[in-house]
Amino acid sequence: MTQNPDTPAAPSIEDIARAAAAVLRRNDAGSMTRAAPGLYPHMWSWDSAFIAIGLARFDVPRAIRELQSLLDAQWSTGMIPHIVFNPDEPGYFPDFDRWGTARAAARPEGVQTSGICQPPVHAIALRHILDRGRERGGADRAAAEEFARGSLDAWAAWHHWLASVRDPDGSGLVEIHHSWESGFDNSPRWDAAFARIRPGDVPPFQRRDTLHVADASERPTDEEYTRYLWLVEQLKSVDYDDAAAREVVDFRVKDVFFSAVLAVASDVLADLADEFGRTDLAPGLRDIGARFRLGVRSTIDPETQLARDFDVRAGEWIGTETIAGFAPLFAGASAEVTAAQTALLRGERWMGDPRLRFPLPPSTSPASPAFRPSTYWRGPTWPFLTLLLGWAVDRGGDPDLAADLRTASLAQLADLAFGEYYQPFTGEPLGSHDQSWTAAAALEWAGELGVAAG
Ligand code: 2M8
Repeated sequence: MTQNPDTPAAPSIEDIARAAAAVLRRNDAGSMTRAAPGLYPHMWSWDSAFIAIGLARFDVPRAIRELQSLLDAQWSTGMIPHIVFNPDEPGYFPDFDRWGTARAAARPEGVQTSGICQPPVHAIALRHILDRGRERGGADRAAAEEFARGSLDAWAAWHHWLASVRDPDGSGLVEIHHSWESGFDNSPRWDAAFARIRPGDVPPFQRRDTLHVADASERPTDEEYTRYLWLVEQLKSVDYDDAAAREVVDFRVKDVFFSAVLAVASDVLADLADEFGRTDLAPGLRDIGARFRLGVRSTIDPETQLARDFDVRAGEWIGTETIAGFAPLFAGASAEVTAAQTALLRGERWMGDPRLRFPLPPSTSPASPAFRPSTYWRGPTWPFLTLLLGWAVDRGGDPDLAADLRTASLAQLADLAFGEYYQPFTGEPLGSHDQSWTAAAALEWAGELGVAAG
C-alpha cells in the first residue's frame, strides 16, 4: 500500500522514545522529577520508581539520583512517604501544611513529605538500574553497583516496615489506611469502605486537581475528596504514629495488589542481596516474598478466579472486578493459578473485549457495572500499570503476553500525548498530558526493542 502524501507517517518507536525522553527532561526539577507538569508538581513514591526505570534507558546517574532523593525522605521507621514535596512548587493540594507531618517524629529533618505510603515497586526499579548500568559498562556500571550495594539496607528496612507494621497478624496482606496508599485512589474497590465513612470536621479546602483536566468529571468527586481529607485529619490527630493510626483511622483495608507488589519486589530485593553477598538480608526478604505470595493466593474467589481485597473495619471481602484482581499474576503464582488468570485476562471481560481501541486491560472490567470509561481509576487504561503487568508476566514465564502488551501499548502511545490514563474504547489521552511515568513506560518498552532514546 502506498502512503498518501497528505497523511503524516505514524510516529516510529524512535520518535516515541525521543519524545518520551524530552518529557522526562522537561519534568526534571533537578534531583526529583515532577509526576506531571501541572497536576502533580512534586515527587510521588511509586511514580519515581517507574520514572527511574525510564531514565535508566538514557541516563543511569540521573535514575540513581531519582531513587536517592526518595531515600533521603525515608522515615526513621522505614516508611517511604508517598509524596516528597518540592518546596519551590506551589499549587498542589493537599500541601505539606495540610498534611501536618511537621510534628511526625519519624519524618527526617528538613524534608517535606506526606504521612502515608504507596506500593513498594522500588526494588524493581533498582534491578532495572543495575541491569542498564551493567549493559552500558564503565562509570555507569560502577555507579549502579555502588548505589545498589549501598542502598540495600534502606530498601530492606522499607519492606520490613510494611511486613511488620502493616501486617501485624502475619496474614500475608498489607493493610492500608488511605485509598491514596493503594495508588488506585477512587477505584470502585474502595466504594463500600468509603460509603461507610461519616466524615467529621474537615477544614475548608480548595481543590486544585480539577483545574488541570479538560473535564472535572474525570477526577474524584468532592464527596470523595472530603473523605480523603477526613482520613488525613484522623492520621494527623495522632501525628502519624504507626500504632495509634490503626486505632483512629476509618479506612482499614487489606490491599491485595499492594501485597502482590510487596511479594514480588521482596523476591527481587532478595536476589540483589544475594548478588552482593548480603546473606544477612536475603533470607528475611525471601520470607516476606513467600508470605505475601501466599497471602495473595488466599484471597482468590473460586467463582471468579480474581483475587480480592479485605475490608478490615467491615469484615468483608471486596470482589469488584478491577485489575487488582490479577494480583497473583503480578506476584507470581502456581502454574494452575497463572493459567486461569491468564485465560481470564485475555478473555472478553478484559483484553479481549471487542470494544477496546487497543487490546489492553483497563483498570476496571468493561463488563462490570462499576466501569466508567473516562473516570480516573474507575475504568481507563494506565500505561505504567500495563508496563508492570508485562514485566511480571514475562518474569512468570509468559513472554508472549508481555510482547502483546508492549505492542498494543506502543500503538496507544503513538499519539505522543503521554496521557496519565486512556479512555479504553476511544484511545483518547485523559488526565494530565506529559505524565512522567507514562513517558517512562514508553522508554522502557522502546528500550526492550533495542530502541534507545538518543
Ligand atoms: C494520583 O494520586 C494523587 C494523590 O496521591 C492525586 O490524585 O492527587 C494517583 O494516580 C497515584 O497513583 C499517583 O501516584 C499520583 C501521581 O501520579 O496521582
